[in-house]
Amino acid sequence: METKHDDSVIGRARVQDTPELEAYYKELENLGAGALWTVANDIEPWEPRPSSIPMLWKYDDLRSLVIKSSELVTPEQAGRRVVYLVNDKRKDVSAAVGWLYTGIQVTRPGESTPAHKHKAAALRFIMEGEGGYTVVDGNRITLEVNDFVITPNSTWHEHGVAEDGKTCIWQDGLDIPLINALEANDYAVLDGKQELTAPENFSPLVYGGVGLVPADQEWDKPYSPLFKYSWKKVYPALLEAAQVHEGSPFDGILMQYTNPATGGHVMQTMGASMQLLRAGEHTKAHKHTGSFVYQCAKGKGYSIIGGKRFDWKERDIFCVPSWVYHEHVNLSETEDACLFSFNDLPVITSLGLYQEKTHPDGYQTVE
Ligand code: 1HN
Repeated sequence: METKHDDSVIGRARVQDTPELEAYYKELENLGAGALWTVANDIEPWEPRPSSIPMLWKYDDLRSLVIKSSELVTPEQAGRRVVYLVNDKRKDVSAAVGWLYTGIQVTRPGESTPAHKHKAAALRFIMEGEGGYTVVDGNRITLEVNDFVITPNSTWHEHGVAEDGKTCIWQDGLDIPLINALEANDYAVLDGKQELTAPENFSPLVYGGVGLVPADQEWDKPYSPLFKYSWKKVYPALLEAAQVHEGSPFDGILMQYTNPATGGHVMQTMGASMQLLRAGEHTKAHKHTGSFVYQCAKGKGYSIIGGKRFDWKERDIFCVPSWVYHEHVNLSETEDACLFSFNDLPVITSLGLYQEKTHPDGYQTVE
């Protein structure tokens, strides 16, 4: 069936203002009411309408300011010593894109953060350092560069770096703008440190096998029992897949981090992926609903997002708003490139809001 995107058609609001109508609108306004047809076309876009813009945050520009924060304030003073990345069009809700927040957190050797929990879910992607750890619901988990860890909704969490470690920097991702928009967030601080309830690295050692989950352990929580996805296992898995799998024309070898107990997303509100772009690969352009924050984990290249070119290399962070065309290019002719990303797809798909469109010309023209 043909659809028309034209505000002059029957079915769209097209009422001309008259003095009588204006007086009528005023009367409604005084009663806390309004005539739907004055706003209908605005609140019913023909297609998904992002308010965020594509943005790139260069790590070379930000790194020294992130380090500087560790000279200016302590984790105890700051609660979380983080430089957050904010979309030019989402400053009002502290979002990097859509309803997703991201920031860069620094922790020095011997430091640790206060333990706390909140209804917002969090995840982390490790950028640099040694000896970092996180404690999630009594599970202490050691962290290495390019590891991905989750802190699900309402789990107690705290982080730190061993005395003999090296300053750790990681990217935090949270659904905090979404949970605040839903007016459902909360926050609690623990008096002291969490009590450890399992041996170190219990979750990754027990649940991080090749699709193996322990037959004797019941897991009924709505998030993954695997709290850490090690780069040491993730990268070889991508290379193996790339030997035999063409991958997606839009994303190359795109692998989703999954809950090993269900095969579903790692958490209820946020999903995450690692993708590999082969040497020289230039993916085709498409757009879809869902907001995405990327970090380049390996290599260098660029993405064209909404007709604009954004060059990235290791540790750079960028975003793709909902319903904006994007395509990715690996600029190396010899090395692969890897992009970590997290998104709000669990929300989008579970509410039946996912849609996708391929670019009519295959690729975008750069503005
Ligand atoms: C949070 O709990 C952490 O635990 C980092 O490291 C960043 C940003 C907003 C709200 C909670 C953390 C956060 C956060």
